[in-house]
Amino acid sequence: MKDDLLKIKGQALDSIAQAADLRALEDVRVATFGKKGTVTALSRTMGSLSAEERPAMGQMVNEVKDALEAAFTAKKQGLADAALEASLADEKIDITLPGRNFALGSKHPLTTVIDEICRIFMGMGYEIATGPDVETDYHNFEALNIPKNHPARDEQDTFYVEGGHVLRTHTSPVQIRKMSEGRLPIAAVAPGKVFRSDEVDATHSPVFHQIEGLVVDKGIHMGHLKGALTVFAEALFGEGVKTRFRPHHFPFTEPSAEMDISCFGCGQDAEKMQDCRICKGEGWVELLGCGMVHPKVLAGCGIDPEVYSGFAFGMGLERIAMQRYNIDDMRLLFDNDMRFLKQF
Ligand code: 2NM
Repeated sequence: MKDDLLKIKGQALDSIAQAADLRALEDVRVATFGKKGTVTALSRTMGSLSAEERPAMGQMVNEVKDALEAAFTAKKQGLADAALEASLADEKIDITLPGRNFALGSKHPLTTVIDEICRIFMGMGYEIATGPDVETDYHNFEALNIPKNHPARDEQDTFYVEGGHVLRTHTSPVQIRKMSEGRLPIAAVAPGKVFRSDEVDATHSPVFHQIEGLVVDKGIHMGHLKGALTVFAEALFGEGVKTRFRPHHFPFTEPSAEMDISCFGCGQDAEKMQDCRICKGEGWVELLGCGMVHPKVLAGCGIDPEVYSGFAFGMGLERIAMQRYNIDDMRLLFDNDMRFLKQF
């Protein structure tokens, strides 16, 4: 039995020495000390020894167990150290490699125009007002003196939504809501999306953007309108730009006008004007519509038109962005083609 024990010890030590990794070592441990292991099996035969033989044999078995345990522990540490060495060498990080670049986006040209116009008006003390895209018939039409059967309500032009609501066809309902709050005076601009049932082409889109402005106070008159909008035009297009006002008609203002600015393409130079792509030889480009808020509109919002008056204006933003960035097709503003957008 003693020979068996020494043989088992020798074989186990060999196997431990040869174990190439922690898994193989664990297999050796199970084959030695596990339920069916060689040392375990030998320990079981101790019962067949005589009372005299048993103590000495027991001590030898324990010594072999201790020696093997120590060999396992040492080998296990050795393998763990080697594994760590290997992974340190393998996973070495080259901190001298250049970093990956972030792709920084840029502002959409429409956003740039909206931000710039809002800044100009904020500088003149206007606040920014917003409202819902889906509007009531009352806010989008009725309160703006656009009665039932008015051509502007035509289904051809307006997106009607379930429940008698509409997709707002201008941002004017924002001004109606503002005036109805009952806090005066008011100086506000409302930028945002508007919707009209147009076919898509180079100059039309069913979704486009507008900014409208409103000033209401005691004693506001056409001179304030002309002054404010001329200052605005100079801030947006540069000092020296000229403005002119032509009579027009809107249901919600009286009197109403359209404001043109001197052409920034040709500068009204007689020679260049001939074939100017921007003003088509006119020397002037239309910028916005405006007027004195109609007394019926003020009264409908609970403002006494005998005491208060106001001016309002509105402009499309796509055309301004297209002129500024020399874009000849409105669809480019909505296609989200990265090759186009990256230029800004
Ligand atoms: C325009 C032109 C003229 C306008 C009027 C109002 C309101 F609500 F105060 F009556 N908001 N916007 C207005 C006036 C809009 O856009 C071409």
